[in-house]
Amino acid sequence: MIRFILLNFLLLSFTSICFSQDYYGNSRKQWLQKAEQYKPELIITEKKPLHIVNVSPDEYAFQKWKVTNIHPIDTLYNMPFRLKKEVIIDFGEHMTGNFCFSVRTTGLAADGPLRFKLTFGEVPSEVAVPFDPYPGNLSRAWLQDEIVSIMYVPETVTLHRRLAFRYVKIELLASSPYYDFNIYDIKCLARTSAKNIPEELPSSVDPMIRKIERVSLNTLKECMQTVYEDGPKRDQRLWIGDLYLEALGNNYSFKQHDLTKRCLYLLAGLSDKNGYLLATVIENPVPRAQDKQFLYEYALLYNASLKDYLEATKDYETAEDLWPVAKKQIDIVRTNVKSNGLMDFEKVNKNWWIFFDWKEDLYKEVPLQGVSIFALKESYKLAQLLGKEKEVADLPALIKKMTKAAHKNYYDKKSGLFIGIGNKQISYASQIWMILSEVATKTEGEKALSALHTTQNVCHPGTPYMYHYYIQSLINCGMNAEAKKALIDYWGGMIKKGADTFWEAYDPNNDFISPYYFYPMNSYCHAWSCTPVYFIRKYPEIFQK
Ligand code: RAM
Repeated sequence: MIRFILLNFLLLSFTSICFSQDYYGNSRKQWLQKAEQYKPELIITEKKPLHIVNVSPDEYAFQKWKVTNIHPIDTLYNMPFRLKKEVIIDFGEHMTGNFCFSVRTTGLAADGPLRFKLTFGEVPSEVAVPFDPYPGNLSRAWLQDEIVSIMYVPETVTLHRRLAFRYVKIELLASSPYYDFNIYDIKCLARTSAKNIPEELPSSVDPMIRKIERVSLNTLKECMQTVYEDGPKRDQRLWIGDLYLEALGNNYSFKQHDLTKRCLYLLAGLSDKNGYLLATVIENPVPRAQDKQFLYEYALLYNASLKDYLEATKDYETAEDLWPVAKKQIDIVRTNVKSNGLMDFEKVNKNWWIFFDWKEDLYKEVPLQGVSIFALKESYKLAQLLGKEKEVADLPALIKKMTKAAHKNYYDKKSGLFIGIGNKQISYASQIWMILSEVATKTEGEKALSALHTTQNVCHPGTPYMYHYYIQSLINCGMNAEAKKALIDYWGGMIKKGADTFWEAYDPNNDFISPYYFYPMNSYCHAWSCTPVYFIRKYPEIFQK
């Protein structure tokens, strides 16, 4: 009996050692060192505000707030502020950095402290609508309002918190009746790691395309910090899906490939012990991944990013170093595909976050199949580039089987659309991912994308993230004129509404959509909407003609 218990005990300890073993063992440490080594320098530029503005209600303005310049900024610097109490200033462009300002008395000695409330906005509504009572579902502290007490005047204050903004509302909360003061020398120490200057587009290019390209470059530049952030206001962190698109944009503009390399290493070094990637990494106070954040397609898109990185740089050393990570991610598909070649949607849905878009009602069965095939193809291309096809020799047959199964089960010949089994919803996402995975032939793809315009109750994209893949699928189907028009309508639509950086969520028909139940919480400078620069420069024959 004692022997039996002992045996069982040994067996149990053995299994728990096995389970707690780290899939990547010692490599992790080196990967994190490499990530540190490639951390970019931040370039700091001093930016000054331009105007005092009025933000007033307007039916026709974006989110119903209109901005009017009322005075040059110097007026503020000479104005006694005690009775003025509130002012909104405009820097004229989006910035990411630290905000500084000074106060001085206008004559009489300061006999008491001052207290201000500062509210920062990427868009006008953030400095106009009250944040409380807060209805959102993310931390209220993301919203950029700060209280500052100044105990002695004169004083220069630099806010510790890094902010992302164009507009600042300054409100006086407390002051002494015995002296007056000015606020002056307002500035932002703006930061970015984007240092290269991409060449200009030829002047013959359509003015709207040029504007769109400039705003996408701006968006990317602001998100390029010590990682590719998703948004410098929120969440200020690296997400694989955002990295994938930012790296595409970077390859065609700033070409700062070391930042991509750093991010790929960081994600590898902070992956889960089981070898799967966690979707997001937070740099401070020490780099760490968000626990249990397993996002299905993001883990797979890492492989596509690594392949793109290798193609752009020919840096075989890094790609080989990280190949074990890519190879392991393929298991995510292998372990979730059914014997009939279809992904086990229920199972994946239970164990992973399947994202695709911020769109609550989106049914994800078909896009899941599509992105899985797409990722297998990208992974196999990576293996080929590295001469490692033998290590993934099962992929060509698996891809074929999954493609066939998808076509057989999801293609509705009558309507020309791809539709799931568990739900008959017709979505952009389904058509897009059947095209990007090449389940649909070019002709079928063209038919499906065209049919979306004449079909009732279609589930539309909710974000520029999904819209990126829409543009790509139009291009892949040879629908060049449609791709150009869609890009101009969608991203140009944001510009017409005042965007100087592109937004996280955009619905041309609803200015107030928010995945977080409070539109001021949205990020209005968001990585995944920077990709027009990639399209415009990669396909000059479509976008520059
Ligand atoms: C948003 C992030 C990021 C995205 C994830 C899925 O909250 O801002 O852009 O990748 O969701």
